[in-house]
Amino acid sequence: STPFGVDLGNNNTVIACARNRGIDIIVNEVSNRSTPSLVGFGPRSRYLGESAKNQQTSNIKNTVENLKRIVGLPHNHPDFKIEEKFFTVPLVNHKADHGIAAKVKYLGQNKEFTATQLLAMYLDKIKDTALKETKGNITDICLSVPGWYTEKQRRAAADACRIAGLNPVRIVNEMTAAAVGYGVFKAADLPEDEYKKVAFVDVGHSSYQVSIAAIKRGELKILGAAFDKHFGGRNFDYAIAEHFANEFKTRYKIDVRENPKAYYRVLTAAEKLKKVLSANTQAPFNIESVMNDVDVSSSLTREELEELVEPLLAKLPVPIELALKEAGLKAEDLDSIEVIGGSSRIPAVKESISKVFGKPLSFTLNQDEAIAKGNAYICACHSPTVRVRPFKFEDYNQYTVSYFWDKEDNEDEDHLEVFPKGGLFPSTKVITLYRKGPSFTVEAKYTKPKELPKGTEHFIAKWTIGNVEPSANESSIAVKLKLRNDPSGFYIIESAHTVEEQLVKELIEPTPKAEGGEGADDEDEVAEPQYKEVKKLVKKADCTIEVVCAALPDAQLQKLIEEEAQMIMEDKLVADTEERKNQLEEYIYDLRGKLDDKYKDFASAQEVEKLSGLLNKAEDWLYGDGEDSTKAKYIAKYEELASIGNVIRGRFLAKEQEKKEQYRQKQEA
Ligand code: ATP
Ligand code: K
Ligand code: MG
Repeated sequence: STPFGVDLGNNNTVIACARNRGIDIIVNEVSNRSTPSLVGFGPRSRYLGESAKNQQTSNIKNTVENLKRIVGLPHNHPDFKIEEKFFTVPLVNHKADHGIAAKVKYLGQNKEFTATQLLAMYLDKIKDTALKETKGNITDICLSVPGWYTEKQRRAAADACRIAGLNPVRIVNEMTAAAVGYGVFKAADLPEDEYKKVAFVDVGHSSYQVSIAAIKRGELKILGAAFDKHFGGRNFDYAIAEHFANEFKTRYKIDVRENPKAYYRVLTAAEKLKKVLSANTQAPFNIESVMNDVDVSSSLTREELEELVEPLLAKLPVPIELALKEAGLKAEDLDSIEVIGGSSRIPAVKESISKVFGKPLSFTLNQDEAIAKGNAYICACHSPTVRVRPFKFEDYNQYTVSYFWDKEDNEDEDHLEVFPKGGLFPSTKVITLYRKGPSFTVEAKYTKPKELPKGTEHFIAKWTIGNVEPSANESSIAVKLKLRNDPSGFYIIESAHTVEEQLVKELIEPTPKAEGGEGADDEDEVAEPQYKEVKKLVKKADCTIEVVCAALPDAQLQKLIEEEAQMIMEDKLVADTEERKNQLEEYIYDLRGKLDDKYKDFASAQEVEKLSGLLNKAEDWLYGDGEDSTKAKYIAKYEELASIGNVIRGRFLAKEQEKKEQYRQKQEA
């Protein structure tokens, strides 16, 4: 499989593949280097990515944005209320999985799709783009997620990959992917023997993240990471939209907030204006017939914008200070501050960040593509077939996790804090529990509520460990559990087995003879090896492990895979039908033109009359009854015309061939 890296942005997604001994950004069907992160629904098919964007204005009620904001969130999560405002479709509580679902009209019916399903639809489209562009085989994916994602959100993202027919080789923190990209692609500038301290800052569309890394050639560790998960370009857009909504209320006596489509158009214009103000000090704001046939016209200066977003800018120092504190560093210890993300193009954002660090910022990374490239590189590292320069990286564990067990009579503890906040991962810890058997349970939980985003469930996973059989005459047995914070950040029990004491033979190391002297040479006699018997813990048996975690149970996953495949088939049928219809239309015009021109001498008057009649009839049908027909009917019509057209074409081609032959003979003569 071609290594595939995806930076799922809330606004737009960038994809990269490892190929031709490098990492390439993959362009989409309209040659864009990023794709709108949108899923739309229509009466006959879905609209994914660019096509969703194209008809978003006319279909806001069925176009879903902010995919990554609702994935893995329970419906009763406090973020629900915040996110709801950013959606133009109604969000509902999905009865079966208690997550958030979007309510849309699809194929003429009301439908509810879970956030995981919606993300899967989008990833499927992204996969398709990569497949077409690389003509490759795309199954393995490294997908990045915000560093504040919890286990549940990461599991949901991984499930979405699987529903889309992708194998999530690794879920990576966005900032870590960018840092790895920096470490790999800037390797020549990095010291070999000491760590450079680099801050990575990403100001995106919906969130703002800061990570501090220690990097040297071939290696990095993340020392601290902090976030504002409600800060990004979309907050700026809303601030601008609200400003104009107020202005239009007094100036034009219209309230665009009452009309979702009007408000959406104001928001879109606000984003455009915001971008213009990044390069200019003043920008116009015009929308024709925004509502009630009113044209609105206004403008904003950069200074006015900065005043509007003052409360937002005031939030910028918090994550920087926190990340530095976690890393145990001061701003002056940093060698470089690397900034990425679309909203870091806003001059006031740049200035504020630079001020907090008290240093100039650096833009050596591609602001839009660094994360995707890092992901593709990481995916390549996991590939058995693609060879890349090895790069070792360790990430920062964001939330403290403990493992709990049911205490037995003689035990003092019922849990252990295994993965504290600030530890590096991937990481493994082996613990031993003495158990009576035949089975027992272990549970992983977040144990420091203060570190967690509000509303996060503490439960992570629960395992039932079976095949625990004490040896004869013993009341309990030692069970060794391999606990792991795995490369994707998941908290797992990787393996479990029982151990028992056994007498084993052990080699007695011969006591070394006195060093040196010529005597060392004349050791002609090798001593017989000597053994002693010692008591040792040796593996008795593997335990069975059953787990309940936030990942979708197999049966449900399978069902969703099938549903997605079905929707793909429907989309494909609609696309094929459209293609056949266009082909028929083109053929009618093409053949009619040629009958008048190239084919004139190759068809009898009678034939021309008959064929012209058929072409006219087919055209009438196409714009009448056949406007909305089936793939089979378009093909049949095409073939009916082609059966006559091809006879004439055959005569024409035979004559052309004859002319060519004559010309060649003349040349040779
Ligand atoms: P997130 O990282 O939050 O999931 P994302 O990765 O999709 O979202 P980016 O692509 O980093 O976000 O940035 C998109 C945001 O950047 C949008 O809000 C967009 O309006 C804003 N943006 C892009 N260019 C400019 C510019 N020149 N001036 C101001 N803002 C800009
Ligand atoms: K992006
Ligand atoms: Mg981003």
